[in-house]
Amino acid sequence: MRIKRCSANPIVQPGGFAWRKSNVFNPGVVMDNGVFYMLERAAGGLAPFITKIGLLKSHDGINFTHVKDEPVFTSEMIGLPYGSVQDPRVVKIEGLFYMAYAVRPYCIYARTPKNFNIKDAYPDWDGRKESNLTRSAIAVSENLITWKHIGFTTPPEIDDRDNILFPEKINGKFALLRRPIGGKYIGSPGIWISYSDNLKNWTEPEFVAGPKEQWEGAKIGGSTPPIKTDKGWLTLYHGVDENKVYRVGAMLLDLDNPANVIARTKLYIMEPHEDYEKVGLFIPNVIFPTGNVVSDGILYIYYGCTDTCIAMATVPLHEIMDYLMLEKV
Ligand code: BMA
Repeated sequence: MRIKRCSANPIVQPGGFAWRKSNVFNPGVVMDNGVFYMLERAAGGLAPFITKIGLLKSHDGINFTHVKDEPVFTSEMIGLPYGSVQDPRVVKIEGLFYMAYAVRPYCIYARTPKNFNIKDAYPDWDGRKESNLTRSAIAVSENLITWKHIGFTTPPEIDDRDNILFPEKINGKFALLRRPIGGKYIGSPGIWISYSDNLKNWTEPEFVAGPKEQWEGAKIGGSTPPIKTDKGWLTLYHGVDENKVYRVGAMLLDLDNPANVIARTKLYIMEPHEDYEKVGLFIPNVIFPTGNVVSDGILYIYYGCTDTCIAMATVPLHEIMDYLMLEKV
């Protein structure tokens, strides 16, 4: 199997508008009527690192242009004026676009300057780490431009990100991959699944998969919205090792009961290799897929690099499926 990086990488870079001046990364991508739409996570500066979501489109999956000069989604829109919205994963279900994303109520990140006065900047925050955990939520849109908040998928007392909706209902219910940490979720962080009738009330998470190999030893999390194949749901996931290197693996989940893992790559299928994947403005050695599209039998994989720019790679769908079928669990 050969996953080919696009020769135009990084295909989307920061710049142009003030709100995306320093970083663009971890994009959701969805195809509609033959057009690729990308929801980029973007920051205007490193400190504080406030991220918003912009919308771009492309006819070839490589050259993207902005649909709007302004972000289409921000944390202000859900009543969190000091927050950051992160890592959108987008699917279309029964004619509507759904975005599952992570959100942090107050922007405190690694590069926040030492003299940054939290009390002045965020007067309504008690300053406790526990009241600023990363949660996840879902928004819905008819046109990818105007988004309506549906609700949070996770409670405030746990860190739960990498929330990803399946692109269709399973046994009549919406299905969501997630990565709860804290509370009763002990052990190495992994991938879990919940179901819902209305996208607001979710079933207790059921375990899907945890770290196994050294390259994913610290934690794993879902990456891209599952793609339906005749053999199962194909989904990419990320694995983080003890040195905080982010790599990519693939899984095949049972069509009727996706908590059953049918196949899983023992070895990673992508790792940071190019300069733009190894060095950036924020964190080194990170490739973080969040979007994928199948067009003419080719799987397009969209991924953030070092939380700084966006790259793309392709592989024929049958090649990755043949490879995975050799790795049945
Ligand atoms: C993860 C997520 C991603 C980010 C990655 C590397 O935990 O928060 O948004 O790209 O770390 O910093």
